[in-house]
Amino acid sequence: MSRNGNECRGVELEERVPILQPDEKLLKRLNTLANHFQSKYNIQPSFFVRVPGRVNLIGEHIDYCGYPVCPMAIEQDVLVAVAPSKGNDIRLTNVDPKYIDFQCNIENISVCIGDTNDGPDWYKYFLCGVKGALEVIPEEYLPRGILVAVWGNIPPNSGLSSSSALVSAAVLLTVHVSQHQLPKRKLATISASAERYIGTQGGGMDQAIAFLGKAGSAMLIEFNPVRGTDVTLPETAVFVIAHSQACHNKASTTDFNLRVAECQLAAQMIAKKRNKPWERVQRLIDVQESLGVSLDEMVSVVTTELHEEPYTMNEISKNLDTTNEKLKEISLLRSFNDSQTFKLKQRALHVYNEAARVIEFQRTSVENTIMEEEKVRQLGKLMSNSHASLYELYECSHPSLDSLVDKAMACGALGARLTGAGWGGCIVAIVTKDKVTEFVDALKEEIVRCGIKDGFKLDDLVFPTEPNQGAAIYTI
Ligand code: ADP
Ligand code: NG1
Ligand code: MG
Repeated sequence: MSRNGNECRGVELEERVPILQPDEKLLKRLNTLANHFQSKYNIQPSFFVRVPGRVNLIGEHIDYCGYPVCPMAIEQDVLVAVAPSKGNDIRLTNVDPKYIDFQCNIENISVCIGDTNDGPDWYKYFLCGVKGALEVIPEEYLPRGILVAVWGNIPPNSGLSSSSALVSAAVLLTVHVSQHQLPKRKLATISASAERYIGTQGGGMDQAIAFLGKAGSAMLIEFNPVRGTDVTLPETAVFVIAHSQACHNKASTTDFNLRVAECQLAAQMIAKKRNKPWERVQRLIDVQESLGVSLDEMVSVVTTELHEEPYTMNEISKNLDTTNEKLKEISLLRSFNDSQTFKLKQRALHVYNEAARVIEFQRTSVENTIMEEEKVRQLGKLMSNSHASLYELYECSHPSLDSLVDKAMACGALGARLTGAGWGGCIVAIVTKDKVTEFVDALKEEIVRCGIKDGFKLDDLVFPTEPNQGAAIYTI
């Protein structure tokens, strides 16, 4: 079993990605995409895949620590038209002209990540998915050339998981074009590993909900092995997404991986202090399991064992009885220089408290004895506490996100928090059904008052959302 998270067992009996006929609304979009495909390649696509984005309701920055999270798939998606070709090339085109066409030999895929301010070129996310799929497809099924046209409407670099929709779509279509069959959970696991080729060491939440998402319910996603349990949300609750107009590409900085590294080091330092074999500990859940204590008790352990001041690499190495060089060999520290410091206590406190909030969120959602209105209030409180922790302890918010959370609360939300990795992007707010229209109008008014940046449209900045179905394959 991998220490990294997402193996799945008993796959033979498992649910597969459905092959569906599109409804009228989707058919219209697929026809536009098919026309673009035809204009580039002079043939019709053989099939389409649709993979949704997601909004994470609660459980931020804890998937890579091994803890359950609670996202739902959203309406916005990545659509891809596909046809096999006789050549050996993957050819990519995008309906959105800002994403340039690309072509390469399928036997020579290079994701090679360079440092750019805007993050990797779009097609590299796609290539990650193809590469990940090719690694698991048996030799006799391996595809030859593939012609592809992409069209997505998930706001990119905004915490709604446009990257994973694209990577997961590439995995799914490569497997399908090969006439190979894999269950949803396996595809989710492959996609999570594949996306790490882009450079970010994510935990697998985005790819899991992309495949396991269901219309009508959010989902508790657990890891190792990856699995999902429906979370029925209160009937009177509506979740509204709002964009802060600050974008952040996760692969363009080391912020995300630094948090992953800090969590790993915090886990190892606690293990060492409690006389456990720290080399075997990768995630904060591992050290909790090895100590055999509750999440609340882990909060006390962190408070006792770790200090507030940022740790230097030298201090960590000394405490672990190792050297910086050895530590770099076996951890995620390779990309950091020796002067990097690490806030171990703050990050670990966020993770254990956030993991407890996820359990509380799920428990409250399905609880029958609480009045509906009170339920929504309690869920809202958990979401607001999550944001406060992400702001203060995890330091992954952004002034525009904080001010949008404040605006949402002032407009009547019962709770609001940043969603996704942060450092920009979107918030998700919870409101009661009877107040949604009023809330959306008031928040839009506030946003207009503060100014809309170039490239954003008011109607795309605030929108209610509901749980959507996960990935599917379409023919028309
Ligand atoms: P997110 O929070 O949306 O997942 P990331 O920082 O992880 O943001 O990565 C988003 C990247 O995914 C974009 O910068 C772009 O390269 C790629 N991407 C997203 N949507 C599309 C699309 N519709 N077409 C092509 N590439 C896309
Ligand atoms: P975003 O940045 O929203 O795509 C990332 C990670 C998730 C999770 C969240 C924080 C990837 C692909 N996604 O999501 O696994 O760690 O941040 O909760 O790395
Ligand atoms: Mg992403």
